[in-house]
Amino acid sequence: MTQDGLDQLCINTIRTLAMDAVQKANSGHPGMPMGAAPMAYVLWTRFLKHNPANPHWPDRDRFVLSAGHGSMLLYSLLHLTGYDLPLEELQNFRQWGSRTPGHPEHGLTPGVETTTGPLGQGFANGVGLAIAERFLAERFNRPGLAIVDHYTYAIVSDGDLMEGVASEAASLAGHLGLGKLIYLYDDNHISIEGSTDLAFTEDAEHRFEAYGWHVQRVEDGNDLAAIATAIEAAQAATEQPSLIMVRTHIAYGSPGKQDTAAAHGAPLGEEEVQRTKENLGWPTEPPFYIPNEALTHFRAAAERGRAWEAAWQARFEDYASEYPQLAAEWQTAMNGQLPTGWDADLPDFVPADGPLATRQVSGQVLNAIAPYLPTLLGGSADLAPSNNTLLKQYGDISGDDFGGRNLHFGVREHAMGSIANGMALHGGLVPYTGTFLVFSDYMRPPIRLAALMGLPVIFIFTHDSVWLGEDGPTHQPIEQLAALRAIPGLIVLRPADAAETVEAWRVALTHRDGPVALALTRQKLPVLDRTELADADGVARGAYVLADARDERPDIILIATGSEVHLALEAHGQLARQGVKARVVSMPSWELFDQQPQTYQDQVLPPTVTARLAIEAGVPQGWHRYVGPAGEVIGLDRFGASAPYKTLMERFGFTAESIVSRALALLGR
Ligand SMILES: Cc1ncc(C[n+]2csc(CCOP(=O)(O)OP(=O)(O)O)c2C)c(N)n1
Repeated sequence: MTQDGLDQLCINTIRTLAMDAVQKANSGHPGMPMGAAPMAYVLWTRFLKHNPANPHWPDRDRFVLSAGHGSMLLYSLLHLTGYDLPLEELQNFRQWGSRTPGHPEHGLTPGVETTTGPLGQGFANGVGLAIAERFLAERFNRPGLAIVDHYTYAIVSDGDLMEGVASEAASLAGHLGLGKLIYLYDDNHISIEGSTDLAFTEDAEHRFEAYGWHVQRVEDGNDLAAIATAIEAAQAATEQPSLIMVRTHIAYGSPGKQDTAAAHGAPLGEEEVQRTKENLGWPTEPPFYIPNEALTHFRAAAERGRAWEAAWQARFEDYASEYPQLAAEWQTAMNGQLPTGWDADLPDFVPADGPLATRQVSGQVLNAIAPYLPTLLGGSADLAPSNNTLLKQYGDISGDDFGGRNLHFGVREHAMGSIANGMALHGGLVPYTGTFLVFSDYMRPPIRLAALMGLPVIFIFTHDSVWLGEDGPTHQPIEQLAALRAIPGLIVLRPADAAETVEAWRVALTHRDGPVALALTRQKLPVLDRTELADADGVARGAYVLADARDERPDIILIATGSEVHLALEAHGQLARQGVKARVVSMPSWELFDQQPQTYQDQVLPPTVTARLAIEAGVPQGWHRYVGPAGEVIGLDRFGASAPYKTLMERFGFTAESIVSRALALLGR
C-alpha cells in the first residue's frame, strides 16, 4: 500500500469509528471527529511524543481535546494507538459504566489529560499545562539534561474560540510567550445553530496575532503535508504560542450532511452512515471495522513510546546521579507529596499579635511555606496586594524569566481558575489563585471542574463578607459561600482567626485529592485566646467546640464561621452572665464536618440540644441542616450596602447584643 493509501485508510478508520459509535449510542457528535481526523492523525502519528503503555510518563506531550463533544476522536486515537481502551469500550460509547463517556473525563479514561466539554476550558487548561512545563523546566533542567521538555497540543473549535475564557487565556499565553503551546483550530465554519456566519465573523487570525500568537492557515484540512509543515513551523516559533487555523469540513465524506449543522450533535442515521462509508470507499459492514494495516500503523506508537520513555529514563538516571537532591525534589513534587518539614516555619499566634485579618495571616503562611515548597506556584487576578498572595522573597514570572514564583494572572479570573487546573493536571506543582470572594462567580466553571476532576488547586478568596465595607454591594459576597458549598467535592474553609487560618492552610496543602476554597477576611479580627479556648487543630474536623458551658449540657449552641465566631464568643460571655449556658461551635468547613463519624458530629452538636443559632454573614441557605427545625439563622438575605463595616454590622444585626437577644428569644426567655 502506498503511504497515501495508508494515510487515508487510517484517517477513515477514525472517521468511521466515530460514525459507528455515535450511531450505536444513538447520540453524540460525529461531525467534528470526521472533519478533524486528518489533523489529529498527523499530530498523533508524526509528532505527539507519548507512550500508550504509560499514560503517566511525566515528560509526555500533553494533548487536550478542547472541543470535548468530539470525544470519539480522542477515544478512537487512544484505542488505535494502543492505550488501555479496548474496542468494546468504543462500542459502549456513552453507556453506564463505560470508560467512553459523552465528554472526555480525566481520571476515568487512560490518556485523557483533562475533562472537557464546557467549551473554552480545555483551551485554558492547555495554557496552564504549558506554564507548568516551562516553570518546571526552568527549575529542574540542567545543561544537557532536560528532564522536562514537552509540547502541549490542543484541538480547539469555533465554540472554544467564541468563549471568553479562551480570550483571557490566549492573551496571557501570548504575553508569556509560551512557545511550546500549539493549538490546531478546527475551523469548520459550523456550530450548533448553523453557519458561524450567524454569530462569529471576527478575524480570528488577526485577533490571535494581536495576542502575540504565531498564526498560520492551512487552507485544506485534508492536506496532510501542509498540516505537518505547519506543526513544524509552530514548533520552530519558540517564543510564541501557535494557532494553526485548519479549514475543515464538518462530517467530511458524508454526502448528505457534510458542512451542515445537522452533523454536529446527532447520529448521521443508518442510511447516511452507509452512504458515507460507500463514499469513503469503506466496507459498509461490519461496523467498528479496523483494517489491519491501519491498526499496525497506529500501533507503531507503542514502540516509539517505549523508546522515548526509555531514553528519558536513562537521562533521568544520569540526572539523578549528578543532581541527587534535585532529582529527589522532582520525585516528591511529581508524586504530589509535600517535602518533609514543609511546615517548619508555620507561624504561631497569641492574642497580643492581634488583631489580624485572616488574609494577612494567609500571606504570612504562604511566605513561610514557599521556601520549603519550591513548586508552590500561583498568584492573583491583579489583586495580590489585597489577597496577600505575593511570595515576597521571589521574583515575578515573565515571558523572559520563568525563574520567579509569582504568576500575575491579570484581571482574568475565569482563565486563572482554568489555568490553575491545567497546572494541577500537569503534575509537579501546588497551584493557588487569588481574588475577592464575590468574584468566585467568575471562576465557578473551573472550580466545578477542579472538583469534578479531584484536582488539588487552592483557591484563595479574600474580602469574604459584607464586612469589606465601603466598596458596597457589588463587591460584597452574599450567596457565594452557599454557592461554593453547593459544589460536590469542594472543601470550603472560612477560618475564624489567625490560628484557624494556619490550620486551614494545613488542610489545604495536605488535601491532595480535590480543590479547597479559602474564605478570608479583609478586616482585622481578634486572635482568639487558645489558653482559654479549644485548640485550632479542630479545623481539620470541620467544626469543633470552641467554648462551652462548664461541665453541663448547654441550653443553646451558637454555631458560627469566620469573622462571626468572635461575636458568638462575646455573646457566649454575655449569656453566661445572664445564667444561660451556651456552647460556641466554630464551623470553618461544612464539608470536613460532614466527613466526621456520627459520634463526633453528635458530640459537637448533641441531638438533644435543639436550641441552635447559626451566625454567618451570608445567605442562610443550607444552615437549617445544622440548626435543625427548632433552630434559627442570623444571616443576610439581601445585598449589602456601602458603609464602614462597623456600621454595617450594627445595621444588619451582627453584634453580640443582637445574638444574645435572638438566643434569649429562641429559648423563650
Ligand atoms: C460552555 C459551553 N456552552 C455551550 C456548550 C454546548 N455546545 C456544545 S458544542 C457547541 C458549539 C459547536 O460548535 P463548534 O465548537 O464549532 O463545534 P463543531 O460544530 O465544529 O463540532 C455548543 C454551543 C458547551 N459544550 N459548552
